Amino acid sequence: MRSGKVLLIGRPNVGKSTFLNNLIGQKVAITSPKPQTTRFPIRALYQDERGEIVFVDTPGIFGRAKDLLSKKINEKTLQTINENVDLIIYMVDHTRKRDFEEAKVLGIVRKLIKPKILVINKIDRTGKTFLPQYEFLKEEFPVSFEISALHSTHVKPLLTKMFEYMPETPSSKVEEHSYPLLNMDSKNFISELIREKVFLLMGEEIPYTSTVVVDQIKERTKNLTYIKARILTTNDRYKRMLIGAAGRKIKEIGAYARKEIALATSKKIYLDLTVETDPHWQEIYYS
Ligand SMILES: Nc1nc2c(ncn2[C@@H]2O[C@H](COP(=O)(O)OP(=O)(O)OP(=O)(O)O)[C@@H](O)[C@H]2O)c(=O)[nH]1
Ligand SMILES: [Mg+2]
Repeated sequence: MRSGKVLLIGRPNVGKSTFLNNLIGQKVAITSPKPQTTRFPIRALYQDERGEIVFVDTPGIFGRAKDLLSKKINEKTLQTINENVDLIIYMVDHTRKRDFEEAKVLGIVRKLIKPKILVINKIDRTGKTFLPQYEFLKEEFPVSFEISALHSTHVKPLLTKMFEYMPETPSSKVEEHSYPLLNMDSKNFISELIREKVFLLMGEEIPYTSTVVVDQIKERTKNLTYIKARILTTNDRYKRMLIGAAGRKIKEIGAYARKEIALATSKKIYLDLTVETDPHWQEIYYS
């Protein structure tokens, strides 16, 4: 049996969380087309007949973290990457230019003295490509894969390769290993699902000035679960945008989230979702 830890690292939006979800076979990390969707390291356990791998998905590293939240997220990510892992997956997105931000991440990756695999993601996207800008990395990273995390292209051979880097562990030890499947309780997981809908349904500004808190999860009957949650945002203008004309936006966010929570839990969900202004949520929840 093999057992070890793999760290996923890359700039925002390259597809780290999509890759993790696809490997695990269910959504463990939320994803969106907006950068820094992931706000804290997510640990998820993969198991098959070969052994087990703990994957650590990290928030994308911002080139220039201007606001408090992205500064905190960057700090947390830098702490996480210094954890003891057996392998590093450095993921890049060939559809985006190699720029200052990529150089920053590459600089960080270079300093990590660990086995590394370069993963070029989104090969299903055949339009505009900056692939030639990334080719030189293949010299530095002798093991590289071109994959589509979204469509699972070349993910299996990559997984086989990753297992080669995992230390041999006596199977008795592997079984004793009682790592939780996911480092999130249900309140946090549900708040993440709601936060994902804010990322998907709101414009550019709101996702970064908002968070979601789940206050209560209560079984009303065998089949009906009541969930009370709040979207917190930094000012009243954003609050009005989140509520929308005649409450349409918050309804849309709520309905979308409710459907997914119901699907994930196989229960009917009553979601009591409100919006509040809290200028200090970033200091409180990401300190
Ligand atoms: N076409 C295509 N899109 C992808 C692929 N992988 C991810 N995406 C899309 O890229 C966007 C970002 O994906 P995420 O998985 O959230 O990226 P991330 O690296 O976790 O981003 P952060 O959490 O912000 O650091 C989403 O819209 C995904 O659907 C892929 O292989 N092909
Ligand atoms: Mg992510």
